[in-house]
Formats: sequence, structure tokens, C-alpha cells
Amino acid sequence: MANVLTQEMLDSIKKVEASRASRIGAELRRMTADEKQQVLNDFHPDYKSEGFSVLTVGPNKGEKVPCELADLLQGKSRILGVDIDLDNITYDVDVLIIGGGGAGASAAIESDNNGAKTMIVTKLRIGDANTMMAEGGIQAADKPNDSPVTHYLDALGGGHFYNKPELLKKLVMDAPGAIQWLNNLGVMFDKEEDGTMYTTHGGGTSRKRMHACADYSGAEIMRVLRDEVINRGIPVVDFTSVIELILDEDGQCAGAVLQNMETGEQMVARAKTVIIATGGAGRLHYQGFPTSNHYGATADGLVLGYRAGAKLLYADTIQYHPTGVAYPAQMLGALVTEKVRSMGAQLINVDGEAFMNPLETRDVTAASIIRECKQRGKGVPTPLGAAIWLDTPMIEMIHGAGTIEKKLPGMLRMYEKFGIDMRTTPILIYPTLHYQNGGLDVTDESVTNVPNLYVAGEAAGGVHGRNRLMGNSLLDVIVFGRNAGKYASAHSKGVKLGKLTLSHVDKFAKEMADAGIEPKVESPLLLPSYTHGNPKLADKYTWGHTEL
Ligand code: MEZ
Repeated sequence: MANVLTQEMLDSIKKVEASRASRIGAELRRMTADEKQQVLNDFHPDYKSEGFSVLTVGPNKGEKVPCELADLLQGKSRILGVDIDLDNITYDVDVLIIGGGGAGASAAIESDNNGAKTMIVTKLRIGDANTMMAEGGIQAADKPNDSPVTHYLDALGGGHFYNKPELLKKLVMDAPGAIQWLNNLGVMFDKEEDGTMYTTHGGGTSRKRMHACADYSGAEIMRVLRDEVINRGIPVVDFTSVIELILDEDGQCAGAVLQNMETGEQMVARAKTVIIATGGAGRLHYQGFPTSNHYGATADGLVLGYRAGAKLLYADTIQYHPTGVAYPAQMLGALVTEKVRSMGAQLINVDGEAFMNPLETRDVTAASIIRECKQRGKGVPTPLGAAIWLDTPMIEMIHGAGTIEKKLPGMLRMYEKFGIDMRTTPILIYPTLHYQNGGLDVTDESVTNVPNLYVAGEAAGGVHGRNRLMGNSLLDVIVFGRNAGKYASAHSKGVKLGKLTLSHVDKFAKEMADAGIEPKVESPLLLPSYTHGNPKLADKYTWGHTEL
């Protein structure tokens, strides 16, 4: 251990150990509403005006979004100047699903149930997605002391009352059924000895409603969904990205232009309905933050939808998970599940002080950690900036020896690889870019303002308001993946498509030219390029988050 941690870290750990016994069982004060708002205003990245640009064109013209996203939304189409023969149709389906994560797979299963000719297209492989990387669990009010109404109120408060009511209602009402659906498909949830679901708290939840599969909940759920898609024989076109949506002459969504990621070959897929299930944007590294996200999380769906005329909602609100790995650097930004805090681990500063209740909502917790490091100077020095201790040995003291191995086996192994035993040594964390709270605006039938265009999962905005609670994302991909699959497949039965066109792409480019905008990048991005071929730009991605 001593060769992994610096002397300063070891000195600070002594203070953490010295205060530990007195902290166990102590009730840590909750912040008042005013205190929360103050710390958000002063320290949350969403409140830093320099991180945002105002859009000059498109359906959300005049609204602010993160600078990196604005560049993509107002980027250069990959098909500008390319002659695409829209009569040469390679795939002709009822429902085209873009994205092979939890939302895409759930949508495909329900669409298939409805008898629709369904196809998934994914730029990587099915399952290469943020769903796979989700750790802590999935919320559902299915215990006698809980109810969907209580779940609704928790999520509404967490979302600062901006959640779209009809979406949130569907999320919480369909949650118990979603758990049963997954359980019946074969997901191995943690259970009590009598077979009932084992549930825990998450930040901002007033009841224990987090259902988990140890600390690899998303991987277990994705394993089962992927098997189901494959067993049903639903076609999956992998290593193929969507580079533009196709409309018809009446402005309805009518398919997509696909591009093989290896050969560059472009193909046309005609579809009566299209579901965008492309996930998040962590790989855009807003404000220089590291990310817990999958390599493919580059906001492609937002770009495709926006250029075709679909509106965004709350695209200016981003979730920074309070506990990303801050040290060792090889794991920088990787998720340390909130479950660690829900099992009792406290957030401790360099002097061994528990400076906040660890189960405040994520935005407040992340902002408080940043304040502790940046303003109060109470962070622990690391080579990449100041960080905060997450006092993991408390878990074993509270719940008994062996708990971490049983409940957090993935995390235990991750740290062991670097010579750190989190059962006996606290771990260093700092906020990491985790989730896009907003996205494309949809109705409770998961459809956008563009006819035949549906969105599910992280690419959709509104259900979580301006801050999502833990465990409502896995729930979102299941509930709204299934919802989009049901509605898109039912709707496809009555769709009559006209002549296919890409004129909206030229129209968007003209609108940009008229507004005097020179595109800075080609979009959708598809995969992150950490240097853009220019070694000097590598500096931009060194994520030293805090001055020491
Ligand atoms: O919903 C999430 O983001 C989640 C469960 C993350 C985690 O802390 O494990």
C-alpha cells in the first residue's frame, strides 16, 4: 500500500482513521434549501457561464448548451457534398432502432413482440453502452412501505421540480412491472433469503427502493437483454453508425443514412419509424471533466435529431457523479457507485472531517466536494489535483466483515489491481461527468415533434428534470425503451412514406451559413478523438481538475 499512496495521503489517512469511530452512527446534518442553492450557484459546473454557448440555429435557437455540444449541433454534416442514392435501399424495416444499449434492446424486444419488422443499428456492438457500465442499481417502489407516489415526489424534488409530469408518472408507475419483466427474463437481482428483493437507499430517496445485482447491475441487465435480442433473431447491424436521418417529402422521419465504421461504405435504411437510443455525451468531456461513460457516448442522437428538426429539452443540465476515481490516475473518472455511500461510507476531507451528509442529491454533493477542494482548501493532494476521501472501511465496520466482497466485488477488484484494499483503506474521489439530464424532447408516447421519430433512454430529456436520482437511469432505459418500442411499432402499422429526401441537411447548412456560422467540427462525432490528430491538443485532455 505504502508504495501506491503518497506520504501526504498516508498522513491524511491517519486523521481519517482517528475520527472514524466517532463518526460511525453519527447523524450528519442535511443542508437547507438555501444552502443547497448557494453551493450549486457557486460550484456546480452547470452554473459556470463560460462552459456554455448559445445556439444560433435550429429548433432551440437562442438557448444555451455546453460549448462542446453546440459545436456538434452546429457542425458540418458528414454527407454534405456526398451523393447519396436514396432509391438504393439496403435495409427496409418497420422500426429502425439506433443504439444497442439498454434502451435500444428493450425497444427492440417490445417492437418484436408487436410483430414489427425491427432492426438495431449500432456503431459498436450490442451492449457497448452506458447501460453496461451502470453499477449501483435500479429504482422501483415495490415494497409495502413505499409507493410510486413517494418515488414520484423524491424524483421531482431531486429534479428541482422541472421533471415533465407525464414522463415522471410513467417512469414510477411502470417501475415495479419493469423489475418483474427483467426478473422474468432472467436478471439475477440481489434477494433476501426468503426470495424478496434486497433494496437499499440512494441519494435523495426517502425509501429503500434500489434493486441491484451486486455492483454490476447494468452489466447483468444488459447481459439478459442482449441474449433476448439475439435469441429472438432481431437483426443487429453492428460497427455501423447513423450519420444522418432521412425524412420524406412530408417531413416525416423515414429512415437513416448508415456508414460502416471500418469500410466507410454508406447505405440507406428506410424505416416507417425510427427510435433514437444513442445514450449520453460523457466523451465530450464538458468543462474538461473526466467521465464514467462508455467510449461511444458522444451525443450522436442529439445531433441527428436536431438537424432533422427535433427539439431539445434541458440540454444545458449535466450530471457530475460525485464519486469518480481521482486516484490512481489510470482509473481517473471511473465510477465509484453511490451504493458505497448508501452503505455508510462518508465523504471526508484532508483533516479527517465528515464535511457533509453523503446522501444529498448528486448535484449538491458534487458541488460540495468541489467547494471543499477549491474554496476551503481541504482536498487531499494527488498528482492530478485535490480529491476527497470516501471512507470505505466504514462499510465493513457497519455491516460486518465480508460485506464489501459480497456487495461491491467489482469495485474491490478494480482497486486491488492497483494495490489498494478498499476494505481497510479509504479511496480518493472527485466528481466525474456521468449523465446528460436533458436530451430530445418527447411525449409520454416517446415521440418527438418530428413525425415517426421516437427517442428513448439517455438521449431523451425531461423525465429527470434538472438532476437525476441514482437508479432512475437504468429504470428509464427499461421503461422508456419498452415504451418507445411499443408505440413506434404500433404507429408504424399506419405509416405511408413518401419520397425520401435529405433536403433538411442542406436547409440546416444554409441556415448556418446565413447566420455566419463556420462549422468547427464534423458531426455526429461517432467516436471521441482525444487529439484530433494533433498532439498539441492532447493537453486539453489531461484533466487536472483542481489547482493545488
Ligand atoms: O443511476 C446511476 O447513475 C447509478 C446507479 C450510478 C451509481 O452510482 O452506481
